[in-house]
Amino acid sequence: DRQEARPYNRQRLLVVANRLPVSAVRRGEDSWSLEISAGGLVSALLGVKEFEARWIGWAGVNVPDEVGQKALTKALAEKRCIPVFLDEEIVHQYYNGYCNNILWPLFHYLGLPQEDRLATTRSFQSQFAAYKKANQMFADVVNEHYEEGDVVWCHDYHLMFLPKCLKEYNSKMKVGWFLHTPFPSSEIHRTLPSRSELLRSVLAADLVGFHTYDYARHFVSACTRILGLEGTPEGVEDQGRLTRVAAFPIGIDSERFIRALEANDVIQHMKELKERFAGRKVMLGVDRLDMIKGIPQKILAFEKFLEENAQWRDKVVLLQIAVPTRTDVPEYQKLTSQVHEIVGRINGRFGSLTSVPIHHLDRSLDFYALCALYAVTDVALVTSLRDGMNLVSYEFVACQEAKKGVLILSEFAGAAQSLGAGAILVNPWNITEVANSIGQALNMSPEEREKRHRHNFHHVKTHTAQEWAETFVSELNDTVIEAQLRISK
Ligand code: ADQ
Repeated sequence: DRQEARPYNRQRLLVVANRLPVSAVRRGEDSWSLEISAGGLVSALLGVKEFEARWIGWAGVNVPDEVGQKALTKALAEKRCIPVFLDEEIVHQYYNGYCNNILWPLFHYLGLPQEDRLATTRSFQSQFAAYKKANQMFADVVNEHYEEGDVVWCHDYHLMFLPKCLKEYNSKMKVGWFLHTPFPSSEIHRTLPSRSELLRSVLAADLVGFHTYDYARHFVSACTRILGLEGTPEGVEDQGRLTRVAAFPIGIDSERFIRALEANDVIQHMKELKERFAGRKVMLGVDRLDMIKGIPQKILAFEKFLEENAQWRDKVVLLQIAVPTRTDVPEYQKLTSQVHEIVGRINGRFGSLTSVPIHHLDRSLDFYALCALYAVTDVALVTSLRDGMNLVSYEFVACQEAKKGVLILSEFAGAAQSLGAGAILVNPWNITEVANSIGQALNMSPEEREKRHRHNFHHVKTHTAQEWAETFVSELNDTVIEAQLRISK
């Protein structure tokens, strides 16, 4: 039994991610107020009782002065968080530049920005230099706080250079790296000027994890084709040293959503929503406002549906909640205006004096309001052009025990592999297909809705975020033990 064989008790887990799970607001020279943001990763790790988790990351604010840095470090320590201080220039080059303008679009098959196609362009080189510098700064902080026996879990495309920096400090450190986005086909990855250096740095980790087998396979192919290394069923081998590569599909804290539906706040919100949209079917989209989420495609498909199904025009409403992110990146500003323009046009075309077909909100909703919305929805629309997993689809399913609504899900979301049997899968680029799926969902019989929901609900309840985190970390421990055994043989 793995559980019993484990030779430690409450092992320390250092979770390293670009952003700490807190938002920090400066109240005075040496005072800060902090709020924990309950994202997926936070609730995943809060549920893990077996490890004592510490967070290492950037607090999302520029703190140029020592007094402020000291005060923030102290305040964060109470939340088990350790800050990495990045100045504005680094954030601009590393975070807005290399991470969000180069790696993010590339990993989602949107290609490299035109002006950066050549490795020789100054912006590419300086952004990559800043990326490496930022990763080294994360490594310095990890190294300072590392104690023998700790497990270090690095997260996401922001920190691909980190495993190498950490192993340079201490080759015995247990290092895992998990990617939350897709890993693209090796043919896409090979267009990246720094392709080899990044792969090699990731390979310094003991365990490399992805949401799906496809992403893991793409990564292994990139290592074999670009670096000429050997791919094995276990991972990637380089001169006798194995980096284990595997799929660890994430989940959500489903009980948190299910429980929330009994809270008075949620019940009150649900009552208001039902009154507001009485007599109409509710369709819902919840996304970060990002090009990968396929929001324009979704809205255009809804327009096509209304165009072809006049009988539904005043009987269905689409609520699109899109929280703005990365507002400093010009591409994201363009997307916001594009979405506003399409919504305005469609509402002008199909709206009346008293109602409009699309309600589009550019903001984030609090947890209770979000749960209420999920629960009153008849059809959820997830049309990501690419998406590592997509947790919105999981959250929707968790809140649908009473209603048994329909999930329309992009086949390009990692979630299509787990919720595909219960959802209607679509190619979001095919507007006609998505429009038809809206009709299919709205007309679906209660028996079929029940059958599809059962499948998905079971999956969401049994594949939780907590289990995901536990599996990754215990696999990391096992991988290191196996490697030591191999060496001592
Ligand atoms: P994201 O791209 O952010 O995550 P997703 O997995 O859907 O995508 O998670 C979004 C989270 O933000 C959900 O918990 C959702 O409730 C919340 N959210 C989104 N819009 C909101 C709004 N308007 N108001 C309130 N909350 C909102 C990345 C990858 C995904 C991968 C996750 C986890 O891009 O593919 O599934 O990490 O690994």
